[in-house]
Amino acid sequence: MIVITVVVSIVAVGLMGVYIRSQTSSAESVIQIQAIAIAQGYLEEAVLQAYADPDGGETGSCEEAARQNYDDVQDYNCINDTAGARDQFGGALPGLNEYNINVSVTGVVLGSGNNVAAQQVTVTVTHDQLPQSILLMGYRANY
Ligand SMILES: [Ca+2]
Ligand SMILES: [Ca+2]
Repeated sequence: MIVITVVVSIVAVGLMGVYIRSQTSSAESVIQIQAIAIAQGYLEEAVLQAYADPDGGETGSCEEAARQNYDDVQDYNCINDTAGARDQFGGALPGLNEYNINVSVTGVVLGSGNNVAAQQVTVTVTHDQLPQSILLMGYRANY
């Protein structure tokens, strides 16, 4: 009977350790999941835009004065939101003010024989409590 009790207490201590660890890492994983969702949102918004400015005069970066006027994927190269996540109109998203989002857009050539021009979009999301930054990458081909 004593042997059984000792085994049960060892198991209980082991489970408490797992429980305590999962409590501290669950806050971290919520931040991580939110960071991934934010990165996906920015990436999707960027790659769904036109390849170059529809009004002409593409500069390889942003020609527009404000985020709500972005009309081509290369405009997103100007995004560096250091005071929280923003929506497509540039409005702050409540509760997401501790995230930092940087978007980098670079011209690349894809395909065998390097025959498709594309813009590579890299979204990097950081948060003070996140040990690693979240990085998502996508492409907008010139079709
Ligand atoms: Ca533009
Ligand atoms: Ca542009």
